[in-house]
Amino acid sequence: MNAPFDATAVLGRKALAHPAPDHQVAVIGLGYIGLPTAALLASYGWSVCGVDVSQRVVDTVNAGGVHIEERDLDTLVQQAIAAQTLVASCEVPTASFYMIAVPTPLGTGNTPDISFVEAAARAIAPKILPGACVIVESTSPVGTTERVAAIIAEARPDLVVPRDGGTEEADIALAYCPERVLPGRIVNELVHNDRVIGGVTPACAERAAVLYTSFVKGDCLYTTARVAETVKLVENSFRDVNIAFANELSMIADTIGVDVWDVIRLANRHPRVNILQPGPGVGGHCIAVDPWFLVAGAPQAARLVRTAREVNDHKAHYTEERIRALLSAAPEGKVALLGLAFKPDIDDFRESPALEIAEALARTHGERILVVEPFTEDLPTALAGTGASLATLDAGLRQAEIVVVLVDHTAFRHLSPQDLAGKLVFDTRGMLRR
Ligand code: SAJ
Repeated sequence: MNAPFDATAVLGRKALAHPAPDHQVAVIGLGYIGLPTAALLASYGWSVCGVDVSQRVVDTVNAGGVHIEERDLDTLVQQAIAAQTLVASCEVPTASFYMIAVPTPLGTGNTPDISFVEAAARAIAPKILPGACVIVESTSPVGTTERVAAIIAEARPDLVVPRDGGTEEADIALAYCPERVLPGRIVNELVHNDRVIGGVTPACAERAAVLYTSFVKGDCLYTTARVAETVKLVENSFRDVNIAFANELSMIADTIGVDVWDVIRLANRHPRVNILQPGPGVGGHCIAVDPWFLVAGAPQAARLVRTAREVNDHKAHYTEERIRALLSAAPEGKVALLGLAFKPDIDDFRESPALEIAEALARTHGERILVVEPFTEDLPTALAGTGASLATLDAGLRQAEIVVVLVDHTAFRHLSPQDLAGKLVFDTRGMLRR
């Protein structure tokens, strides 16, 4: 850690009657972001309590284990637990920093569901002491940090809670600091990426910065909570729109009969063109979800963002239909679907278009579906009982007449034209071209 923080100095207050315990961080939510952040903070000298509603997760972490697959995470957690700088609990402790890293799923009608963030705020409220700082990291619709402030203010009338644009001296600090790490590179990017720190007031941003500057080697950039909330949604919408362009191109190319991979490769030789790669759709808990939060905030204005979401969702249905056409072309044959994860070399199947496609096909063609997915030992529950089966790459290739690349896992990249000779091949990722 850089230096022990002085909450009084940062908040510009006189001495606090009951200062929150120094150096203690409570990370609420031990998922893909919370657990790596908790373990990393512990490795930087903070005393960290990771809080989760799942007793199973708490027990696993306290035993030095991890419940998610992420590069370097197991060692980090093991070391922090052994050093007793990290402990997990179902109870929220009193701490100097509270970091909320809980899920914010899509509710009905593609509207954001922030009930887990609200529940975290309610759990923190009774424990919080003057001088403490609450940071929201969960991807959230604009205005969520203010909602957290309102919840704490209601539960704790004894505290002066900061308000957007407020000038009064507050008892606690509140900030929004979006995570922006790439699954598969989380631990590295937590340290090296630039961070946007959005304070409800400037003093709040300064206070939150005490935590981030202790471990972030990138730049820490200060702004308001509302801007920071918007920045996060914009980043992922930018990527979604650009992937939608690539996916739409792939469908245009199919229609007019040109090779999309050639088109993109050659167009990208223009100095100001950088087209992303088409695939079977967009997955993961971020890019396929967050743009809807932006749309929900400005439904009339967010036309391109909404259309991009629709194009990327449609790409999965389009891919499914193309595979169905192959199944009709080889009516006795089996199809080997290569990959289920939402992107290469990851065991994460959340919002995965590959899984969605496999599930739809399995419902109608059960026994003809062979799934090849090196990142799982069991057939996902979505496919259980459909007649579809999990196969190794060798077995899948031996048995299938049709081969579809849904995910370009490294384990598939050695495939050569000879391995696929005589088969109907559909490569949604352009993997076999590389
Ligand atoms: N994809 C394509 N074509 C491409 C690139 C990606 O089809 O050219 C697909 C992937 O296969 C996958 C989906 O998009 O299905 C999303 O993958 P990704 O690697 O683009 O992003 P995520 O979801 O793993 O992580 C994103 C990152 N955001 C941006 O790059 C703007 C990450 O930095 C965020 O922290 C993360 O979302 C998040 O948590 O919000």
